[in-house]
Amino acid sequence: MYKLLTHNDLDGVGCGILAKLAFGKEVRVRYNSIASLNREVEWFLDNEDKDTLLFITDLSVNEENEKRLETFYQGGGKVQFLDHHKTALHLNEYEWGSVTVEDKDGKLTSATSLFYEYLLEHGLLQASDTIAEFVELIRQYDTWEWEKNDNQRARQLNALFFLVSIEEFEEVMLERLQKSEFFHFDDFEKRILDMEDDKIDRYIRRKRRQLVQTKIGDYYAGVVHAESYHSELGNELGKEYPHLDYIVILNMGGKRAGFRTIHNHVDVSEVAGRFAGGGHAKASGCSLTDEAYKLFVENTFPLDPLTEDAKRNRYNMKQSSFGSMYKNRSDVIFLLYPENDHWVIEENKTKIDQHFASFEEAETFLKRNYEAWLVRDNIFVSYLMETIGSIDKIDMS
Ligand SMILES: [Mn+2]
Repeated sequence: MYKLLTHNDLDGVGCGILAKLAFGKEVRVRYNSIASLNREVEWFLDNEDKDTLLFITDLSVNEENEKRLETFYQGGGKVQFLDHHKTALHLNEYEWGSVTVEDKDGKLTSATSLFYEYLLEHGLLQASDTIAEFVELIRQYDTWEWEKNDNQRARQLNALFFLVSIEEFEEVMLERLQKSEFFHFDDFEKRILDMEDDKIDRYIRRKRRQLVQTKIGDYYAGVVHAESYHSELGNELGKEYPHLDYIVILNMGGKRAGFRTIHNHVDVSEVAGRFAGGGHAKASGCSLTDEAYKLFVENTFPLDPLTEDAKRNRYNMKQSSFGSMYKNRSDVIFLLYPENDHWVIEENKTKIDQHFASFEEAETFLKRNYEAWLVRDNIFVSYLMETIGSIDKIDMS
């Protein structure tokens, strides 16, 4: 017999599906949250079932279970731990532990990709193109590589996972992986995925107008309240406001904060670590401790949201050599333009002291310090008319 304890996200359930493909009725699979895994491991160890091979994938065990698993293994119990989180690397010291963050070609791994390799190596599963593609989609989703590769199928597989129950997802995927020659979505799935995409777009548009900016330590953060679509939201808000180091997504019902960044200079697992949370460099989370509540909820509640840059301009464009015009909430006008080999900022027609190596650097400075936005063409054009008007007057005198 086999038993698999795994995570209840797409990567964890991917392992469950592979286990059922490999072992059929011989395996029992339990999907766990981070918190419930240790209880399940304890329960298994209390029963001392030495005939069952226990797999643990995509989640890590606490110190006590680590010791108990070792004792169980030394006493003839069968355990295989497979994970890809660097926070679990210390478990590699055990014979039953196998933690791989990157494969031999330097590609990031996921629990599903590691478990697939394991099953193939031990002759427990027959390789197939369909399964390999399914595994790769999950790997790309779980490691965020889909973003870089713009792999929409990976994103959609995860969206589908959240639209149906785990049981339904398992059932549909098991059948598809056994019977199809390639991995695909059926017509019904395509339709609901399209509807879901539209819904996410509308949701994100609304949330873009609710984001407030705050400085925490050395970093500038954007804070928004949202119950759903955290990955999509973190990603889109990060791209819309690249001057922010990271995005904080507050889920008040769940009393949690999620952290997302699109930048390489920030590791949000460290940010979450400050509040006893954790996760990956690009995505992490923590519970709303008193300190986190004060910083992210209480202090930011009175703030006004950022205003988005004008999107449909033809004249007031970013990076223009004629200058790009910004404004802030106190109606201060900023003009950003190149001069010699750098970029300068005029604040109400007076040049500020600093200059900048690139347009992006100047804009980041402007947005971090003044929360200014690119104004619409009509404001830009009337400003130019006014300026030209006053030059004419000077000429005539
Ligand atoms: Mn994973």
